[in-house]
Amino acid sequence: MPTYEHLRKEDPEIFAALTGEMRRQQDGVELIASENYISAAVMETMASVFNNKYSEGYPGRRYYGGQEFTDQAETLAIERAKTLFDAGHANVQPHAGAPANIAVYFALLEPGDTVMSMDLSHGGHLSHGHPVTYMTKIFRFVRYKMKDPETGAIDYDAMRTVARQEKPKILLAGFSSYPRELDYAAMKAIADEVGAITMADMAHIAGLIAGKALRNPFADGFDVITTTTHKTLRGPRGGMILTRTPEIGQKIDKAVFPGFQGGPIMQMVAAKAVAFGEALQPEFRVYAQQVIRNASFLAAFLMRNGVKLVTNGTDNHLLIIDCIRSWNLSGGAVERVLDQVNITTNKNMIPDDPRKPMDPSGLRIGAPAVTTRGMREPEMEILGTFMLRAIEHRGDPATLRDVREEVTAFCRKFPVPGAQA
Ligand code: DSN
Repeated sequence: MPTYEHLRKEDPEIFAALTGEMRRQQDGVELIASENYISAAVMETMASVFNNKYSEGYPGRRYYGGQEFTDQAETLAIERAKTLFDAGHANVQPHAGAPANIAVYFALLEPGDTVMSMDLSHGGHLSHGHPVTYMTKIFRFVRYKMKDPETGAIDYDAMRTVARQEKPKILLAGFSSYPRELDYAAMKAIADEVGAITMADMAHIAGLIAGKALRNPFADGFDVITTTTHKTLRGPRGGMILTRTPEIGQKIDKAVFPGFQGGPIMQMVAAKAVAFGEALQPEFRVYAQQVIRNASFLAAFLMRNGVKLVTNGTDNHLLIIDCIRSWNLSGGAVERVLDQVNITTNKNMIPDDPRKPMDPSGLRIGAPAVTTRGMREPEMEILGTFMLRAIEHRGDPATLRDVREEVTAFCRKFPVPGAQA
């Protein structure tokens, strides 16, 4: 792990911010479903001299000299990603998930073409065509939804009807707050019927797919997969695009560079290779399965204690609490109570939420980070109990202080990699 001795001397203000963040991570419970902890090896690679190198182009086809080691690192990242996800082609240069999705739109669509994706309040993502994003000025986005938020079942009949009417060029499977599995085979059949390309944004569940705990959309014939690399996949902050079709791969490579991005961030590309190497190890499968077991155990514990969950449970790493129906509190109010006891979560929309996105009805929680820390089912029960106590005694500062102290003592038994200065 870095010792930060130079930073401590050269920039005490940033050193203070960094050590504050280390303490926050070590003394708190991270339940944000999209967050995780990287290993020491990934962290070392991120903080390395690969940062100093410009590498526009792809391995063997660069616009600058001096690329023998960047080529080596990027090729390893590509080959490991292909093995991990059973893909024929990988582009590991997208800076993040939204740029990966945008690059796919630019690669495969003409202005005015239609994408069909999941409604944001039903679990979709901003970069799947939310009206506030610039992509909606260029492409048309139409929506599909759950037919029953009590189970999470998607209305595939309605999806087919809308697809026949709207003729999407891309049918997009993917989500950032949907606790169930999608039926990729059903979506592929609908896409084939209307001549659409199938795209899965597996950012949230990439590590669970890599760890063979959830189904790989390629197994059902999907054309393109996008992902971030820092959520359940436990790598550096970044994005990636995979395909099994060589022509699509060529278009995607051109769209990422030079179409949309400039030079790749080579320390992140190298760190992706390290993380993919870790995800190829047998222990990662154990991790992926434990994430799902922890989420499902916590869901069952909360429901037994009267908490109302959207879809009444989970098949993956996350749960959405309906805070209005559970406590007559907004998601934001519950997020703030839990913040006071060092439990970090995020407010979230529920399906067709009548409230505003900055103060929605739900709260999203997820198990990837606590599982990396080594927590298992008994710890999920302890965490659930902390949460319920804090919410029940939200008006009582003394109890909140007690809970925070207990949470801190509990967290110190589970070290966060890299959070000790
Ligand atoms: N910010 C990520 C999430 O929390 O789901 C996705 O953008």
